[in-house]
Amino acid sequence: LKRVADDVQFPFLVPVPWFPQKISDLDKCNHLVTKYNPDLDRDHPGFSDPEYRKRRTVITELAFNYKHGDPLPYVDYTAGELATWWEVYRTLTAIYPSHACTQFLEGLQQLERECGYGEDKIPQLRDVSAFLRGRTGFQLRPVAGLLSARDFLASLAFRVFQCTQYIRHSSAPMHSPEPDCCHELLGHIPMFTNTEFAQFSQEIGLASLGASDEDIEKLATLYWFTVEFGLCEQNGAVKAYGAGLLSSYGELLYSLSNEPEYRPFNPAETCIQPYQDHTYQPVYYVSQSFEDAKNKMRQFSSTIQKAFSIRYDPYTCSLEVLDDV
Ligand code: NLE
Ligand code: FE2
Repeated sequence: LKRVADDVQFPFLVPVPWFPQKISDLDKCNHLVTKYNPDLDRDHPGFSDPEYRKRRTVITELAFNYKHGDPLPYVDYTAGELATWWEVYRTLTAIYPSHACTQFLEGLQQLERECGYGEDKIPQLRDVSAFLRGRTGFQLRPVAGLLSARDFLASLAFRVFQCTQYIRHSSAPMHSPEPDCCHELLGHIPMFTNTEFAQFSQEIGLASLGASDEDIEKLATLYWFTVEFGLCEQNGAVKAYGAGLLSSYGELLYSLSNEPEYRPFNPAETCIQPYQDHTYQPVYYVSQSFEDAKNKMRQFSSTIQKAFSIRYDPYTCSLEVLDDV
């Protein structure tokens, strides 16, 4: 992480951590965090299921071998995997109307109408990626598991979202501590059909490029409490817009019950709040509106000190790095 960006030559006082400068550089952004690995972690619901572990290895391999420009791998899901999807889809869509924010509901409707979303089949990343590109210019990339925050955030700068393709274990459909295709396809993708949300996501990505480890940690924490676990007020009620909530029936109910603590979203405070990634969050941050979250996040990003500024060129999907010193 301490490599200086290959093409950045100006005399920086502190070495700038390496960052991708063109979309194909994302092939180098594949540093995984080994957490909740079904082969290593005894608490993983798939740990004692050799069949599941074998399947995970096969799907993980597809992501490891992927290079920018390849067609997105197609996964032929088994009857068991489809049964898990069916259960997750049915239970979640039953409570979305009362629990999800309107931007999410609109996105999901579009996906159901125009991109083959439904309870009977798991949408393929290839199709979803093509659909999103036509909507907001976002595209997908397969990823083997949980990425380092730096690599994950960097891809957003190029309007690329890294998606896992395996599915959670059938014994725990209502909550998974790690991302899986239910989390990506149901939690995240509907929001990516929204132009404003796409813009917001890319801005977080751009803010992360070349940032210090400390700033990456803060951005990742803010990402966690907004894009993953954010709540917002809408027409006088609190609704979920965070993907980690919208893909977990258990936590979606819990987050909008009387149990958890709510605090107003305030980046300066939120960015240092320790977070829980194994079970439900003890605290959720509520924004006055989705726009409010976006504006505050944007304001925070602009305070990150860097010795250079970055302009994204959408025609070449690459960055122009300008010396500010
Ligand atoms: N808890 C979420 C779910 O069950 O889908 C996944 C969160 C991944 C950060
Ligand atoms: Fe996520």
